[in-house]
Amino acid sequence: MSTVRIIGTPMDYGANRRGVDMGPSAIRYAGLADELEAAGVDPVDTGDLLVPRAEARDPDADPPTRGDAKFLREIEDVCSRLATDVSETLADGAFPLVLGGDHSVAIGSLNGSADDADVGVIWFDAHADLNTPETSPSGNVHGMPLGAVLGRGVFGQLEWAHAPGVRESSIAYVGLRSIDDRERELVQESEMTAFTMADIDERGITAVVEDALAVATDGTDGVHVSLDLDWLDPKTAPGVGTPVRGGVTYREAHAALETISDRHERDDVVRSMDVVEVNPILDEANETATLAADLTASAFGKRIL
Ligand code: 6HN
Ligand code: MN
Ligand code: MN
Ligand code: MN
Repeated sequence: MSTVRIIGTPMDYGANRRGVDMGPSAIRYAGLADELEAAGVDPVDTGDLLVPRAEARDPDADPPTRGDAKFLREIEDVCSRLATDVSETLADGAFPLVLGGDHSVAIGSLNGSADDADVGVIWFDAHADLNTPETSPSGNVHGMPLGAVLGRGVFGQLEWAHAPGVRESSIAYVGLRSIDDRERELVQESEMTAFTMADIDERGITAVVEDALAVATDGTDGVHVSLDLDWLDPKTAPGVGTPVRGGVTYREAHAALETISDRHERDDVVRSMDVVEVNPILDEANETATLAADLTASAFGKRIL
């Protein structure tokens, strides 16, 4: 039985809405470990990474905005430690499952996962998350994790952010529907593969995820799956900071993660995963965290029969 190491990362520095730091607890309370056990894996919870509270920041210290990225120093501190935990988990032969936190935690997960490997990425998200401090309209780093790992803009000089083991051509978006104007050009000019909601409408979720798997496995040592809960329609996943209408349904989301786990069972292709952007403050009775736990179990092989 494979060991899944749960690494909580209660960080909300990258988001514009507070509360996403409670995501790891909410997903645990929703029964993640039991669900994973039922799916046939051995979950080991390592607890949460220490994330200093924003309120405890010394008001006389340098302002938290560096360039045009808010809390970049704090995010560097957390993501550097997360990267170490993720790469150590892989070295121990276990599977790192990172619970966010806002999507900036993926900078840490990907730097850890690609520390010593070429890693493909499947990005389930309404958003492209390809901004840099130079292009971001908000300054929120949760809109920049892919820009960071690809070393775009100022991130090219930041070793903790840039992950050379992640190549543009090995990244596939699934479910895009909210892209900033500048970001649209960046996606179109890039070598990434972008499957939008329109592709899912046209071709169906299973065919799209199979193509995304083909992109992310081609010439890589394994795949990182990044699941932003705002990928789903807000009617199904209300507890997120940046909801966008027109997302995937409950069934489509399950089918997507089941497609990933079917492939994983055949070829052992998935090496790391993060589940991010669950915001219990904005949620209805922990519905979104419960969904997050459920979808994660589907990714690890949970089935109806
Ligand atoms: N997320 N593109 C917008 C920005 O501020 O850069 C939204 C980013 C949302 C990020 O949901 O992980
Ligand atoms: Mn995101
Ligand atoms: Mn998003
Ligand atoms: Mn790096």
